[in-house]
Amino acid sequence: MPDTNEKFGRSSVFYDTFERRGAEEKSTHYCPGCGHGTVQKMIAAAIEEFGIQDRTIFLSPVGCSVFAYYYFDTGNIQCSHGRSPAVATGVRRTLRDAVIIGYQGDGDLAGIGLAEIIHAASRGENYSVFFINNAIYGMTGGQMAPTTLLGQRTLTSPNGRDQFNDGRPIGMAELISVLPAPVYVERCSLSTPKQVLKTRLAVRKALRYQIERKGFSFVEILSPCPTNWGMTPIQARTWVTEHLETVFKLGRLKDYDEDVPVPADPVLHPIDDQQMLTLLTAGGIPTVKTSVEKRPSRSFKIGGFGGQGVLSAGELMAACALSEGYRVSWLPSYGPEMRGGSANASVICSDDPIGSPVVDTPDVLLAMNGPALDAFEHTVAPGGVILVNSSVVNQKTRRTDVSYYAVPATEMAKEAQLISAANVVMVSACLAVTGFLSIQTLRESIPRVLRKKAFLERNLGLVDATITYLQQQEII
Ligand SMILES: Cc1ncc(C[n+]2csc(CCOP(=O)(O)OP(=O)(O)O)c2C)c(N)n1
Ligand code: SF4
Repeated sequence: MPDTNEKFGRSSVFYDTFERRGAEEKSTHYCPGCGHGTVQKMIAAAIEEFGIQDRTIFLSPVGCSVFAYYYFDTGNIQCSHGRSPAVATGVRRTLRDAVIIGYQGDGDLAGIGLAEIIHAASRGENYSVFFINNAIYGMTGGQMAPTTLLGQRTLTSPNGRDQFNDGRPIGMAELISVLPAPVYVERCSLSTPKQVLKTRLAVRKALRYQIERKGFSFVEILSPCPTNWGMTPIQARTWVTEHLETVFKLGRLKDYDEDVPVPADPVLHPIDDQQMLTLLTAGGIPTVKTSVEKRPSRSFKIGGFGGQGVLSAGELMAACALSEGYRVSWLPSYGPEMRGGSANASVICSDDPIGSPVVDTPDVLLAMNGPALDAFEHTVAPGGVILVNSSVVNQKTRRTDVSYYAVPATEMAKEAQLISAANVVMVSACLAVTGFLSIQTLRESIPRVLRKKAFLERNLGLVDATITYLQQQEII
C-alpha cells in the first residue's frame, strides 16, 4: 500500500513544493472551495494506487487547471485550448503503454474543443477523460460556457442565459454516451461527501479501464467555482446540488460489459515517405533517390504576406527535398486573414528523423517582404543565407555574418505575366545560390505541386529567367 495518508496527506504523485510560487510553496493556486483540487487529489491517489506514476502523462488544458504541471510529478503536456483529445490521440499512437489523463474544463472541452472530444470518443481512443463542469469559464473571469444553466448570470450573460439567444446547456455525458465506441461514461458531482466518494470510484474505474486497454472513458464531474459564481465554498456546494444536478442528472450512462472481450491491439499503418510525397504533390510517385552517406540537414524560413505564395513556396521546397530522398517537415504559420496578413513557412530537410518542425535558427531565410526581413533576419544561423525579394524590400540586411542576395522577384513575375509566381523566383534563386537541391528537381516538382496546370509553362519559364538573372548579376 502507498505510504501516504490519502484522506489528509499529500500523495507522492504530487511534487513536494509547487515551484511557481516559490521553492517553499506547498499549496495550489486554486481558490478556496474550488473543485479542481478535489478531483486532482483523487486522480493522484488513483495513480499512486495503480503504481503507474512513471508512465502517466497528464494533459494540462487551457483553463484554471493549466498549472497541473506544477503539481503532478508525472509526464505532462500542456495542450492548446480544447486540443487535449488530439494530443491524447498522438500520444496513444506513439507510446502504447502510456496512461493518458485528459483533464478539461467546460470551455475547453464543450466549447472550443467540442469537435476534438467527439471524434476522439468516436474513435474509442484508449484514454481517460475527466471533464470538470463548473458551468462557467473560470480562468478568464466567468464568461458563459456551453454548460451554463438557463437563467444563470455570467459576465457575458448579465441577464441570465436565454435559450433563444444562447441555446440550452449541453449535456456532454449524454452526447458522448450515444456514440458506439466509448466504454464508460458517468456523471458525478462534488456536491456532498457521498458524491465525492462516488466520484473517487469513477476516477479509479476510468483509469483502470484504460490500463486494461478497454477504450475511451469519460467522467463528467459537476464542480463548484465559488469565485465566479460569487458564493462562499459552502453556498457553491449547495448550488451544485440544487441547480447543476437538477439539469445534469447524475449517474452511469454507459459501462463496458465485462463479458465482451477486450479488442485486440490495433494494427497501425503509419504512412511512409513515398506516401507522404504523394499526399503533398497530389500526383504520381516519383522515384525517391536514396543516398548512402548522410547529407547535412538544412532549415528554411520563408516569410512574407498572405497572397505572396509564402506557404506554397515552402511546399515546393518540401516537394523538391522529398524527391531527393530527404525527410521533410513543412510548418505553415499564418493569421486569420486570407490575404495581406503576415505568413511564414518553416521547412526542414534532413536525412535523420525530424523531431520538431519548428525552425528557430534557419540556415536560409527567404524574405518576400520587409516585415519578414525585420522579423527573421536576426534568427538566421551565422554563415547562413538571406535572400530578399528586392522588388518590395528596400533595406539591406544588418547582418554581416551571412551571405545576402537580392532578386527582384515580384518584377520578374510581373514581366512573365504571372504576378502570383514571385515565390517560384524566390525558390529558384534559393536553390541556385545554395546548391542545396537541384534545379532539375525543381523543374520536375513544379508540375506536381502546381494547382493551376495552365500556368505550368510560365512557371517553368520563371525558373529559367531566374537562373539567367543570377548569371547576369554574376551571383552564380
Ligand atoms: C485559443 C484560445 N482561446 C481563448 C483563450 C482564453 N481562455 C483561457 S482559459 C479560457 C476558458 C477556460 O474555461 P474552462 O475550460 O471552463 O476551464 P476553467 O477555467 O473553468 O477551469 C479561455 C477562453 C485561450 N487561452 N486560447
Ligand atoms: S476561478 Fe473557479 S475554477 Fe478557477 S480556481 Fe477559482 S474557483 Fe476554481
